[in-house]
Amino acid sequence: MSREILVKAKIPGAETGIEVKKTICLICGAQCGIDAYVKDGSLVKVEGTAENPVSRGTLCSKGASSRQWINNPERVHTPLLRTGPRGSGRFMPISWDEAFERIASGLTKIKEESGPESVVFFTGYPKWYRPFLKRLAHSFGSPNYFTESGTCFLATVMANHLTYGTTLWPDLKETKCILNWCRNAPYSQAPGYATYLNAASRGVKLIDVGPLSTTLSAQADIHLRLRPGTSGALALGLAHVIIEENLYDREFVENWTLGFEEYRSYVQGFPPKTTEEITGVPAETIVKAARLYASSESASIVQSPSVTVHHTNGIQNHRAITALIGLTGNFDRKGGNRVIPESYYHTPTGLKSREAEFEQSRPWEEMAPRVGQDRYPLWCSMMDEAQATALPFQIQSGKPYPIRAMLGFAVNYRMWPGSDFMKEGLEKLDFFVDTDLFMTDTAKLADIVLPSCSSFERRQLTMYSPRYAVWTEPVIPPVGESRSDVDIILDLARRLIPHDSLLLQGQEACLDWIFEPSGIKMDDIKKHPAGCFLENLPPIPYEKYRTSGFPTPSGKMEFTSLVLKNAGIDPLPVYREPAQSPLSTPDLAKEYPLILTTGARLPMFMHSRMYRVPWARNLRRDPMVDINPRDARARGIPPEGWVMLATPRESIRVKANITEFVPPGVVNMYHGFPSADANTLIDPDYRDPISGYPGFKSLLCQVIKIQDNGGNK
Ligand SMILES: Nc1nc2c(c(=O)[nH]1)N[C@H]1C(S)=C(S)[C@@H](COP(=O)(O)OP(=O)(O)OC[C@H]3O[C@@H](n4cnc5c(=O)[nH]c(N)nc54)[C@H](O)[C@@H]3O)O[C@H]1N2
Ligand SMILES: Nc1nc2c(c(=O)[nH]1)N[C@H]1C(S)=C(S)[C@@H](COP(=O)(O)OP(=O)(O)OC[C@H]3O[C@@H](n4cnc5c(=O)[nH]c(N)nc54)[C@H](O)[C@@H]3O)O[C@H]1N2
Ligand code: SF4
Ligand SMILES: [Mo]
Repeated sequence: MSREILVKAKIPGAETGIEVKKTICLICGAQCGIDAYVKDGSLVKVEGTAENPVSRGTLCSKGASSRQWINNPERVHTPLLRTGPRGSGRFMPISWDEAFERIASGLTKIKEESGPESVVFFTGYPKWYRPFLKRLAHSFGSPNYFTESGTCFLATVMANHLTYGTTLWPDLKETKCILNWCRNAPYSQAPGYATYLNAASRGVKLIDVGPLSTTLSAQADIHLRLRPGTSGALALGLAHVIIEENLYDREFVENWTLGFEEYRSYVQGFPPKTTEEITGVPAETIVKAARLYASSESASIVQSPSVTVHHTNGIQNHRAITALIGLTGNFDRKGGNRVIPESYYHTPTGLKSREAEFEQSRPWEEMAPRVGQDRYPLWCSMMDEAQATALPFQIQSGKPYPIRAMLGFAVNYRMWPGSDFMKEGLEKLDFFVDTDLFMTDTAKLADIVLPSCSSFERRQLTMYSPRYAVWTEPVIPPVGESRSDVDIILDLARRLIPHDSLLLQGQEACLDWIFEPSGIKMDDIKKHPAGCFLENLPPIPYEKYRTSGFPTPSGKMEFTSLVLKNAGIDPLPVYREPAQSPLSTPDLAKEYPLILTTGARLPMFMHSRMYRVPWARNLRRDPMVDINPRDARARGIPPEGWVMLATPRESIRVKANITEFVPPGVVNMYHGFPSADANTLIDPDYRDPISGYPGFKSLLCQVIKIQDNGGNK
C-alpha cells in the first residue's frame, strides 16, 4: 500500500510517522483513556484506550471531538492583559513573567490593605489541580477557597454525613437491585452505562426515579416518574410501605439507628395515596417499587451528584432518599451501599492518603470566617470549603468584609443562579484573574487571563475507583504558550508563599507525600503508560460499623440528625414543597403554570464547554427548551418554533423541542447556552437554606409562542 494511503488512513508506524501515545480525556469527569495518534507533534486522530478498565476503549461524542477541543480557534495562546473595558475582549499579550509579577504584586497589595480573606481562590468544574489550588489559598492565608462543588456533589456528601457520618457508594457489581435515583448515566457518565447493562444481563432489577423519559427509564422494571422537586415525599412514601409491610431490617434498625420511632411516625403522613397526590406517581407503582427494593436480597441506591439537591429542600430530600439504605439494612452490606474512603479528589479507592492534610495547610481557626459562614453555617462546619453561591452577595454587600480579588481557574459566571448577578460581582472586583483554555465570556471580564492547556498537553495523575491509576505525559506540545494549571499554581506559589516548602518541591513530590501512607509512588505508576492497578493493598471490608460504629454524634445512623437538631433545624428528613410549585405558590402558578427543570444532561454538551466545538454543536445548533407535545399543542407551538421561556425574573428566546422526554406540565432547558442563559431565569437567592444549593431543578415558568423565526442570536 502506498505511503499516501497509509497516512490518509492514519495507520501508525515508521512509514507514516504516526505514533500512538496514551493520554486521557478530561472534557468530563469520566476520565476516559485515549490513544492519541500523533504525527509531527500534531494530533491526527483519537481512539479509546482498550486497556483502561473504566472506559474500555470507548469514547463519547465529546471525547471523539477532542481535536476540535484542542485546536479550537478560541484557545488562549499567551497570558493576556486587559486593555479595553471589562467584557470588551480587548487584551494585549504579555510574558508569563510579567503576568506572574503583576498577579503577585496585585494580590499582595490587596492582602496588605484588606487582609488575605479579601482575596478569593475559585475553580469551576475541573478538578485535577484542586488540592494544589486549595493549598495555595490556605498558605496565602485566605479561608476563601471554593469550587463549583458549591452547586454539585458536596450537598449529597453533606446529606449522607448528617445521617451516616460518611459518604456511601453503590456496590453495583454485587447488587441484586438498583434503585437509580435521578442519574441518567447513558448521557452523563457514558462509560458507567456498561455497569447497568452488565447488571441487566445478570438479571438485576432496575427501578428508575426521575421525571424524564430516558434510556434507563425505558429499560427499568419500574419507572417512578415523579414531579420535579418531590423526591423527598416519594422516599418517605416508599418508607411508609416498607415499614407498614414489615419489610425493614429490624436487627439493623434496633441496634444501629437513632430516632426510628419519630421517623416511623413522620412517614405515617405519606401513605401511597397521599404520596401519589404529591409526586404524581401512581400509588400502586409506589407499593410495587417499595416491595421490590426492600425485599431484594441486596439493593443499591445510585445517587446523582446534583439532581436531588438542586432544590430548595435538597438536603432533606436527599436525606429522605438515603434513609432507605439503613432502613432496609443495605448499609455497607455486600450489594448495598458501601463505605469506601475517598482519596485524591473524591475517588472512592479506600487508599490511605494525606490529601486533606495537604490541602489544609493552615487550620480554619487561624483564618477569618469563610464566605457563606453567616448564611450557611452548617455547610461551613461540615464542608472543607467556602460556599461559592454566597460569593456574589458578599461581593455586592462587602459584609462581613469586602471581597476585592479573585484568583480564578475555569470560572464560568453562567454556573450561578442569577448569572447576571454573579457577572456584576466579577465586574466589581478590583482585580480578577481567570485561567482557562478558551477566551470565554467570563475570561473577557478578567484583568489578566492565563492560558491553561488540556490533558493532552500536560502531565498529571488520574485515579479511578477500581484502584487504577494513570500518569500521563504530554502527547503533543502545548498550544501557544499555554501551561498546565498545576505548573501555573506552583509558579505563583514561588512568588506568593515562598515559605511553603512542600508545595515548592513540585507536582510529583507533593503527590508522593499525599500517598505516602499507602506507599504509592509516582515513579512506579509512570512505568505503565496506559495505567496500572494499584495492587497488594488491603481489600475494603463490608459492615465496618459493627466494630467501629458510625462517625455521627450518637455513633449510630441518625434518622433524626443531632447535628441538625443542634443547629435548630428539623432533625427528621422532612418534606417541603419546592419554594415555587403549583402547590406552594398556586397564585404564581396561574401565570407560570409549567414546572421548569434546568440542566438535565445532554450527551454532546458539558456545561459551557462544547458550544464552541463544531461536531458537538452541530447536534444542537440552537438553544432549545424540551416541552411535551400536549403543552406545545395547547400553545400552538410548531416543532422547533421560537418561543419565550419566561419566569417572573427573566425571559429567554429559545426553540421548542417537542418531545416525550419531558412529561406534560414540565419543561427542561439546558444551562450555559451563551445566547440563552437559563440561569438568568433563576433568582440568585432561590436556594436550599441548609446547603446554599440553588433550586435549579424545580421552579415555575411559562412558554409563549413568538412569531419571528429569526436565526440564533
Ligand atoms: N441551571 C443550571 N445550572 C447549573 C447546573 C444545572 O444543572 N442547571 N449544574 C451545576 C453543576 S452540577 C455544575 S458541576 C456546574 C458546572 O460548572 P462550570 O464550572 O460552569 O463547568 P464548565 O462550564 O464545564 O467549566 C468551566 C470552565 O472550565 C474550563 N476548563 C476546562 N478544562 C479546563 C482545565 O483543564 N483548566 C482550566 N483552567 N480550565 C478548564 C472550560 O473552558 C470552562 O470555561 O454548573 C452548575 N450550574
Ligand atoms: N454529557 C454530560 N455529562 C455530564 C455533565 C454534562 O454537563 N454533560 N455534567 C456532569 C455533572 S457536573 C453532573 S453533576 C452530572 C449530573 O448527571 P445526572 O446525575 O445524570 O443528572 P441529570 O442528567 O441532570 O438528570 C438525570 C436524571 O434526573 C432526573 N431529573 C431531571 N430533572 C429532575 C428534577 O427536576 N427532579 C428530579 N427529582 N429528577 C430530575 C431525570 O429524570 C433523569 O433521570 O453529570 C455529569 N456528566
Ligand atoms: S465520557 Fe466523553 S467527555 Fe467524558 S471523559 Fe469520556 S470521552 Fe471524555
Ligand atoms: Mo455537577
